[in-house]
This record gives sequence, structure tokens and C-alpha cells, in this order.
Amino acid sequence: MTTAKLVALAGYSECPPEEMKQRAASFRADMQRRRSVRSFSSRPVPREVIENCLLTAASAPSGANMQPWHFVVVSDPATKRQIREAAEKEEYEFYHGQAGQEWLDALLPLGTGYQKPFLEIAPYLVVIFAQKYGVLADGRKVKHYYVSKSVGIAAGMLIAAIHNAGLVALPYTPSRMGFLSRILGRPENESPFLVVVIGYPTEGAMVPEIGKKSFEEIATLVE
Ligand code: IYR
Repeated sequence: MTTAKLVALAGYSECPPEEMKQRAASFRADMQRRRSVRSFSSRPVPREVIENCLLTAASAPSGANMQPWHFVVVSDPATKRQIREAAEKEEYEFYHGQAGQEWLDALLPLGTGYQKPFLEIAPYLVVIFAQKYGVLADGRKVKHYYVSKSVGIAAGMLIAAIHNAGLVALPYTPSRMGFLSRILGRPENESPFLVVVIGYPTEGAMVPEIGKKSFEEIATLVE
């Protein structure tokens, strides 16, 4: 057992309330420009940008700081093709019976279908794996805590980082994701969590006209 070793909170900087308001409002405006995009250009993206965004994601808080995530960065065309082919097989099943009418109706405003060309066209796919438990070098298992909450936070930070970098991202969840472990050769302790498709949008890319809930709908003030 080790005890806590504390260091000074060096990274925190307080700002005056007026500046705080300004910063919160401008971050809001910037984040509200973010859209999930399905129409990707094949234009290359510097790998350094992806690496920095992944390190941002990996700075997320996690249960007992176990950092129960692994990011597989796919740019190899043959692997992207394999992922597309396997995903489209799953999605075909999904759109032809598996989903059920209520789910299909909910997706109608998004205009999605079983074909996923963006999985081949976009320069980068980041496949996020959640580690159910850790494995030490000697093979011993380490317990992980609040895995899906931790990985969900990291995924959100990745999406924000990609947007901040001036790229677009699509959080893509195939209906069944086992093929990702197979194709990418991931170990038993990891489950596929999310595919984040990253790149530039095509010129003139279109997105569905959707709205976001109002403040009153999303929040309750107890004061
Ligand atoms: N995985 C399918 C279906 C899908 C499901 C949800 I929930 C979405 O928000 C969007 C799509 C697909 O990607 O087409």
C-alpha cells in the first residue's frame, strides 16, 4: 500500500468574475459550433494533431486514476477498409430488422443508413477501447473502477479537442462492435467503446437540421 504524495496545485489559475463570464460564454459559443459530420474529405491531417488530441483525452479524470482506456489510431487504408466492410455487415442487420421500428424512426431525422463510406474516406479512425481491468507486465490483473463513466469523459474530451483543433469528428457506434477487437487484435480485457472518425468535412458538407434542448429542459436549479 502507498500513501498519497501531494504536490502544489500548480496548473490552476483563478480569473476575475467578469473574465470568467466572458470565458464561459465564448467557450459555449465555440462548442455550440461543433457538429457531428458524416461527410468526410480524404485530405490528410497531421498526425501530431491527433496525438495531441489523444493526450488531451488521456488527461481526463478516471476512477482511482486507473485511466482505463486504450486508443487505436487507424490510418492504414487496408485496415480502414476491413473496418468498413465489417461495420456495414453489422449495420445491414441493424437497419433490416435488428433495430426495430421505434429506433429506426428516431434515426430518421439524422438520415443515416447502413453504408459507412466515411470509415474508409476519413484519414483517421480512433477506436476507443475500455479496459474492464488492467494487466500488469507480470500478468497480474488490476481492478478498474467506473470504467464506462471514465471512458465516456475521455471520449467527450477527445471530441472537444478535435473540434478545438479545427477538424470534425463523428462519434460512431456500430450496433455490434466485436469485429473491432478482432480486426485490431485487442486483448481480452478491452471492449470496443466508440469509434471516433476524424478529418476535414467535404466542401459544402451538409448536416441534419436538429436542435438542442433549452436550459430549462436540461437543468434544474435547487437554490
Ligand atoms: N449505428 C447505426 C445507427 C445509429 C444509432 C444511433 I443511437 C445514432 O445516433 C446514429 C446511428 C449507424 O451509425 O448508422
